[in-house]
Amino acid sequence: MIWNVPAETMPRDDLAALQASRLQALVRRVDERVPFYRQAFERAGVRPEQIRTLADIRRLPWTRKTDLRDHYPFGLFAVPRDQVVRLHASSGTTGKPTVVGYTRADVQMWAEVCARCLAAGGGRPGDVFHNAYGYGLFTGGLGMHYGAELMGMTVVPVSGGNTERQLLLIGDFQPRVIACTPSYMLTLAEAALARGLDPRRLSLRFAVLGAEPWTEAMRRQIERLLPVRAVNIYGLSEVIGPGVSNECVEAQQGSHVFEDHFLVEVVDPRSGEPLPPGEVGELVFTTLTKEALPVIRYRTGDLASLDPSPCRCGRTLARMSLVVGRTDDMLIIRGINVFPSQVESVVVQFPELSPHYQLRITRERTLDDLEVRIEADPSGDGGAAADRGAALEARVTERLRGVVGIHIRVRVVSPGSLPRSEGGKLRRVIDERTS
Ligand code: DLL
Repeated sequence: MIWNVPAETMPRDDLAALQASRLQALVRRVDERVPFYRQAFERAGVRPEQIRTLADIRRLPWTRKTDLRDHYPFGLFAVPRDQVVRLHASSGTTGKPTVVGYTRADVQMWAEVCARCLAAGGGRPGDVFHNAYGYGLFTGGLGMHYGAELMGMTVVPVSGGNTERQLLLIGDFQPRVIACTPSYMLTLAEAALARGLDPRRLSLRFAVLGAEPWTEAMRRQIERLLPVRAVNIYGLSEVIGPGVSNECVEAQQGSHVFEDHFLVEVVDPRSGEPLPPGEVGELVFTTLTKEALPVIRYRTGDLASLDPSPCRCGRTLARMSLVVGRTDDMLIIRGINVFPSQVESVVVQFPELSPHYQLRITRERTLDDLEVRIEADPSGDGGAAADRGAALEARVTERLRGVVGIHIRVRVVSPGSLPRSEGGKLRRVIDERTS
C-alpha cells in the first residue's frame, strides 16, 4: 500500500514546484538562524533571494560531517534548544559523536516517512511488527517505532541482540513484518536452523532491511532462507535517520526517495558536478522541511545512482540504487559506523602499544566481526608476561567499546609483525567479508 498517496504519486512537475518553494524558504530560514550557513553563503557569494529554482541549488555550498563535528553538540541547530524534543547521535570520525536534534514537528515528519517505508515494504495497519533495530541514541529503533505506531501496527520494540529471545518472540507473537540489518536477518535465520526450527515456517512475510550496505546476492539468500520479501531502507542521522528512502515490494528495484522532504542529488565525488540518472556518484541531500537541524547539500559519502523513471507501484518518487560503496574509509559493522581513525585515537593513548595496527573484518557465518591487531611497543618488555598482554588487551577493548560503541576483539602482536607501507597506501583495513 501507499501510505501518503498525494505525496508519493505527485506528478513530477508539481513535485519540483513544491521542492523549489520549500528550498527558498529553507535557505532564508538557515541564513537567518544559523551563523554557520550565513557565513558559508557569504563565502560562496550567494544571497538567499538568489535561490529561486531548483537548478539554483548548485550555487549553494556543501555541508559535511566535519561541519557537524566542528559545531558539536548543538551549534548547527536552527531553533532554540528548548524546542528540541529529541536528540540522537551517530559515530563521528574522532570519537565525538555527531549529534542530531528534532522538534516536535520533526518527530512527526519522521514518523510519517517511516510509515511510508513500512507501507512500501509490505506493512499494513494491524500487522504485528518486530522491530529489531537498536533503540537508544541510534536512530533506527525509535525512528521505525514511531512510524509503525503512526500506521497502527502492533509494535514489538525488541531492539537488537539476544537472538534467542528474538526467536522466541517471533514464534509467540507471530509478526508479519520485521525490520533489522540484513546481516542480522541472516543471523536470525541461521539461529533458527541451528535450533532445529525451519525458518521458512516463521510468520514473517516482509523484511525492511538497511543501516548497512548489502547486495542483491544477500537479498536472494534472505528470500531463500525465509518466507519474506526483503526490501531496502536507507537513511542517515544527519538527514533524519531511517526514512530517507525505501524500496517498494512491487518492484524491489531501487528505493523511492521521499523527495517532498529530502532533495537528492548525485554528484561526482571529486568535482562535485551533477551526474545524469543511472550513473553512480555520491548522494547529497538537502532537508526541505526539517526544523531543528536542517542540512543544505549534505555530502553523505554514500555511492549510488538515481532512477527518476516511473515505477510500477505508482509512486512517482525517484529511486536510488543499493549503496555500492563509500567515498571515505567509514566501515559499517553490524549497522554501526566505525572509522579507523577512532581506533587510532584509542591506540595512541596506550604507551605499551605502537601506532602500528590493522583492522580485520570477517563475517563469521552471517555476523560481521572486527578484530584489531596492534603491535606492542618495542621499547617495552615485549609483552613478556602473557597475562599482562591479556590484561592490556582487555583494557584496550574496554576503551574501544567506549569510543566506538561496539565490541572489537583486540590482539596485541609482537613488534614488527604487521605490514608496513611500501611507498603506496598502507592497507590498514582488511575486509574479508565476501558479500
Ligand atoms: O543507519 C539510519 C538507518 C537506520 C537507516 C535503520 C536504515 C535503517 P547512521 O547510523 O547515521 O544512520 O548511518 C548512516 O549508514 O550514510 C550509509 O553509509 C549507511 N546506510 C544506512 N542505510 C543503508 C542502506 C542509519 N540501506 C550510514 N544501505 C549511511 C547501505 C546504508 N548503507
